[in-house]
Amino acid sequence: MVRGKSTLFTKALVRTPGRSLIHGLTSGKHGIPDFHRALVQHAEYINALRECGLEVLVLKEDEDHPDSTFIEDVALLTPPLAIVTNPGAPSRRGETEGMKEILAAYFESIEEICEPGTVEAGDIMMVGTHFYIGVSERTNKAGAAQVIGYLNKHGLSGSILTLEKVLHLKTGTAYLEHNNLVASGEFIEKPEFRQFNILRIERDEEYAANCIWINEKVLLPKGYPKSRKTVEAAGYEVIDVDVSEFRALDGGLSCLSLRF
Ligand code: CIR
Repeated sequence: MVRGKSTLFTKALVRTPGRSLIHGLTSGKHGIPDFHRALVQHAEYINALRECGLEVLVLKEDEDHPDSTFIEDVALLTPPLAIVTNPGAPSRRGETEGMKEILAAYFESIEEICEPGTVEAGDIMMVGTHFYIGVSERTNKAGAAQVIGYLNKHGLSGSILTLEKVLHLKTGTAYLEHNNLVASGEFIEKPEFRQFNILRIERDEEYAANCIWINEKVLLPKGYPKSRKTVEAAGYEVIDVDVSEFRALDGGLSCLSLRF
């Protein structure tokens, strides 16, 4: 569904964290997640998605894959097609198993990234019909080229950005529609983003750059008051969600769902 130029979402796909979550990949900067607290936070996250009007489809935990709750990385969903990725992190490869079958209920066209390409969709940001793809430690140029090929086949476009410091592109930037781009660190001055109205996230609140626009509301991590003010001043209703246990694994709000 499209309102003005913005795609309104109707559904979200999430995966319940498993007990193995505590063994997820991490830079180790933010401690070890508490599994029970993570479960509570995940349930609150689902409530926030519902508050934005989404029907939430909940997949059961996958204990074999500690990072599988970060479901955003295993597929790119666009109105005309879904692309199942090939995660760059070897421990995350098996997370894509079964995704094609799940997505087949909602998408007519499903493509897949294959070797030597690697892609984690946290590196892909949708801006209308254009998709920015960050080449990172997880997403390589061959994978990005495959994504662009699939997008082009369906009348969409893509371009590549090189990331310097962040794990994924959307770790540091988020498009909030209406030409508003939340940006932290390396993205504030990025020449490729010059045309956007930059909503600047201060260095001490960088984690808040991973926020999500859903049907004119913005989900923001709890505890970042300056960022909240910035987003509210741009005219959005903000819903804050505590995702501290997922932050411990370098994951944020966007990583926890696939919106479509
Ligand atoms: C990982 O390192 O892959 C996970 N611990 C966190 C993934 C976060 N996903 C994202 O930023 N899209």
